[in-house]
Amino acid sequence: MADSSAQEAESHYFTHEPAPKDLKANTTLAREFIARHAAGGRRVVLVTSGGTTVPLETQTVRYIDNFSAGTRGATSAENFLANGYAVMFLHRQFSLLPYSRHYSHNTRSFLDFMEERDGQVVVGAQHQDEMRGVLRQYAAVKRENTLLILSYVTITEYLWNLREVAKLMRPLGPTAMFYLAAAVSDFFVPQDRMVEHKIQSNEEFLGAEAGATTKPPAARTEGKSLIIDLEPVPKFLKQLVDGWAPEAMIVSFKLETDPALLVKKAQYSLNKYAHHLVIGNLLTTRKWEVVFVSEMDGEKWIRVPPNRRTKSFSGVQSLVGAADPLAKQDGFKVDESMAADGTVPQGEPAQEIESVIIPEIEKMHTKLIDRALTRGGA
Ligand code: 9Z3
Repeated sequence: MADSSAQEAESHYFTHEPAPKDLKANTTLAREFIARHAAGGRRVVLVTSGGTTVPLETQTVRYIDNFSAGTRGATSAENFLANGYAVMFLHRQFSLLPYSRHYSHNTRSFLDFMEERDGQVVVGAQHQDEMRGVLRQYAAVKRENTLLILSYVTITEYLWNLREVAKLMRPLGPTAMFYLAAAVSDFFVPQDRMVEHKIQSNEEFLGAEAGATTKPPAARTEGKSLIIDLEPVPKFLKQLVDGWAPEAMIVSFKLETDPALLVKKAQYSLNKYAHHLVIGNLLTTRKWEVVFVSEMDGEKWIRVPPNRRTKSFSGVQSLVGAADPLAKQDGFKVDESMAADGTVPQGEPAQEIESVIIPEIEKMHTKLIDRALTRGGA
């Protein structure tokens, strides 16, 4: 059971922060998707992806954002789909999407992949193989209806969607999974402290927003300065684990910039929320290495070779596990981040790390489902 202070914080939050307009439409789609895949015996994962905004005004001109392009979430969604999962992809509007990510948000326009041949617009010869591969995966996912795309913009929209979809996933029991890659703001402006109109910077117009809220506005100008006084977002992970989805496998991400803190913070989160897996990553090395922290396997680093090292890794696809002898042989640190000594790889990795992360998680999920079945049958 969830403890009562967390429940109070939840109920206060959801009573005071209005639900997004498209919540009903989203839950209708999610309900139908979940029911179909539950009947078909597929595992269902909710992947969250992208940053969450914190609006400073009701008619929002200014907002605070959390870093995330959506690469982790979109790439992971593709890998879950390739491994047989049905995926609900709850993402920040306009962040990267599975499959189309290969051709969007690029320095190259999608038009650079096209050419004209005998008056017909076609994909350029040098892109045919790669695009055929992506297109086939995309077409299979559409045919089998295994991907549902939902979106949010603000932290409040994110939390409302997460809560409602989580409740719908409850009947799936241990076959459900939450993979929380979205970058979630820890702070926000409560509705009853938000001004309606754009905050004015010109002193001549100061005070125009006065009276818009019953409480002192959280964001306001004082003299020439903008003062922003944010409040903490309730710890929704606690509610997810204890209340909304107590039987599901829950994977959270921990983003840090200081290598010395990463494992400690991931361990702290695991102890505090008692869920299944925390994946730690550093901003600078997140495409090359992550650390799994779980009760099942302790601390385990997962790495993919940077491109510049590809030759010395001939035949080595990826490195999983702290005790991997190849990791030692190749000079990788085995139990701490490669950023600990200031090493930050350049360019792109030789292989997407999500193609190693997801099969590892799938194995853990299988163990958890087996355990639940044994308990249920005993
Ligand atoms: C992550 O750590 C993601 O892996 C990234 C992905 C945001 C780094 P990109 O989208 O980046 O590929 O550019 N997400 C952070 C999740 C988060 O905010 N976690 C909360 C926390 O750390 C708890 S759930 O406190």
